[in-house]
Amino acid sequence: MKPTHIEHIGIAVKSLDEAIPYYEQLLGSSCYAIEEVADQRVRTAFFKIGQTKIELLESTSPEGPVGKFIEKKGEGIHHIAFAVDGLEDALEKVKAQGIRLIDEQPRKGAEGLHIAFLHPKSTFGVLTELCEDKNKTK
Ligand code: CMX
Repeated sequence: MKPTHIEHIGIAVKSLDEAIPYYEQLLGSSCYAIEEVADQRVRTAFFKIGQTKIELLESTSPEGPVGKFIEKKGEGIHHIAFAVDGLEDALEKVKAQGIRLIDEQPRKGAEGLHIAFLHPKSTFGVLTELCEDKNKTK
């Protein structure tokens, strides 16, 4: 497996309304999309920085993964996402290395990407996402 780039860095925040102005100033660009991912119980806000995005994550439920994360650790970096070509193959490869998968099969994430998470307990404490944009033009 050889990821092509860091697709995004996910940052857990208590409030998008409060965090967005800070990132707009820091990055010198506007938030270009806000999207709710209902099955993950988050609202997401996106910024572009080169080929990489910053994804702010606001929980819509204290029982969701980001709600639980903030309760336990507070706001901060939540996950890192690597772009790969061939997500199914990549998952098979990491599984064969003994890495624990949260998602055995890719599922739909924000922005129409196909995504799958690797468990932080087998990735040195970093919640890791692999993702593929099947609509990208090569
Ligand atoms: N980074 C590092 N460690 C994390 C973590 C994170 N983001 N989230 C949870 N953990 C750790 C916890 O600290 C805890 O560690 P300890 O046992 O040492 O205390 C352990 O993982 C278990 O955490 P938990 O709070 O009991 O939560 P669960 O086991 O129910 O779930 C996880 C943990 C990672 C499986 C779950 O959060 C998950 O499935 N995450 C993937 C999906 C996700 O995060 N979606 C939100 C973003 C969606 C998007 O980008 O669109």
